[in-house]
Amino acid sequence: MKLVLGLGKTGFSIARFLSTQNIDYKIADSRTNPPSLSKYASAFLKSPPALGAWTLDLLKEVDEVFISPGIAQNESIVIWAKEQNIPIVSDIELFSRFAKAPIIGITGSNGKSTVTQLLTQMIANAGMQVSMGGNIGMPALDCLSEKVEYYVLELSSYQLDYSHHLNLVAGVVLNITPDHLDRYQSFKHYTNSKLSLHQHCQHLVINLDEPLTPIKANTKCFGIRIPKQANDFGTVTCHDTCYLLKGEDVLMSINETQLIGKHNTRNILAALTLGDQIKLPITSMVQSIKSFKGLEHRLEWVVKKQNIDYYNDSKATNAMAAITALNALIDKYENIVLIAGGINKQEDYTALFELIDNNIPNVILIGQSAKELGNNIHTAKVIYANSMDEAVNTASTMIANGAILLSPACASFDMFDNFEQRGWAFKKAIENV
Ligand code: UMA
Ligand code: ADP
Repeated sequence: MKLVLGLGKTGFSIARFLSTQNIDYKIADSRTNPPSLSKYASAFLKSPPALGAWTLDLLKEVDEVFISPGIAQNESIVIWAKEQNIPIVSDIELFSRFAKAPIIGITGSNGKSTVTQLLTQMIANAGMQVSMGGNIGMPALDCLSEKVEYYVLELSSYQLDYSHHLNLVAGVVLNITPDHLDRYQSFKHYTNSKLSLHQHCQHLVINLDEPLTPIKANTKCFGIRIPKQANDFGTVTCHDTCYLLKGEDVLMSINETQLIGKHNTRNILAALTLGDQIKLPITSMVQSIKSFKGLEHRLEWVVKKQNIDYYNDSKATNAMAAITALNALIDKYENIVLIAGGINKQEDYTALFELIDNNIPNVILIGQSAKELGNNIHTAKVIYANSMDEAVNTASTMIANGAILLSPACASFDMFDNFEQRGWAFKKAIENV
């Protein structure tokens, strides 16, 4: 008998998969009204869920636990299962047991979704059937299909923590900066979780600009630099124009892409290097890069209104993501108003505060952490707003030209259901300016 923990997207996908395989399971959620409850009930799946506080008898006759990534390792049910030596396995590992096509895994603190999406488009444009899933929103098990020739999975550290054997043809840890420190004992534990991806990969892709990822044999590398090896990817800047390189070969100018910022150059290089690992044709990858518009809520240019460009970077839920977005815009604009705040994740915001104090004259703070963040900003003018409408309205009166950037550096759950809803609220507020 299997035990499925969590009745959100992941738990529902596991239950559906086990049902189709005629594997007996029970399912439990520590909340009384979990998100997928009604969907689960109406799907007539075999076993009614056990709801409310975890109990020891859930583990009776259980030989394997399939766990949702949002359930932390210090939850009592996880501790009890470990005490009884019952294996605890992610949906990704279960998926990997059944997937027949090669799987590519992408993790990192920031840039995962962008690279996952771009690589998926590269594979599709090369004429192959590709399916994309994992942390990006579509549970991996829902991607399983006989027709698929490649799977591209975005993997979170939470999913990696419960994955012991994954069979990945290629993978990358894009970067490692502090995130989710409310869930890990230390940054070292979080780093180890990210790096655990390496043990699952036949072919590794390494970011040379990330000192925390060790370089190993049989890897292909990328970085903002001229490549030392013919098979590595990099850049060269000539007369103020940056070009993408494979070895010594110039592939294209970065001006031909639709993404802004050095971080996106790294994201493009990561996708190229992964694509090269699975032997996609360079010409079709270059075409895919040129047509790639980027994802919604990731430094997304929304509109120009009264000489002000509005950017929605709602997906920036940690300090490093906001720093990255600010750095990309500081090069382009003299006047920037930053809208930030939400739930901070107990990380060190010092570098963000310094960047703001040295470069950004106006900051508008929202949400639960507004006062705590505001107390640490000394040079910039800080204004507190009670809603996204108020924040955007106020921001629009503070500059006559330049950019207004929503890049919260915090999670959204104090004011919104998720980062998407926060981004949409920002766009709606702009309409009324
Ligand atoms: N639950 C409990 N007890 C707990 C915690 C959660 O019972 O202590 C239950 C909840 O009541 C809920 C279920 O578990 O019913 C939710 O499970 P979940 O939090 O694992 O969420 P899912 O809906 O299964 O979504 C998960 C990922 N969520 C998390 O990792 C928190 C989604 O990533 C992912 O898209 C989805 O699987 C499909 O793979 C979201 C995310 O925020 C986008 N990820 C984090 C991030 O990107 O920073 C890691
Ligand atoms: P993830 O899926 O890892 O959260 P996304 O591609 O959704 O990554 O981007 C999330 C945010 O992280 C973006 O809004 C952007 O500000 C920032 N970001 C994107 N790529 C990078 C990168 N390579 N390095 C640092 N920050 C990045």
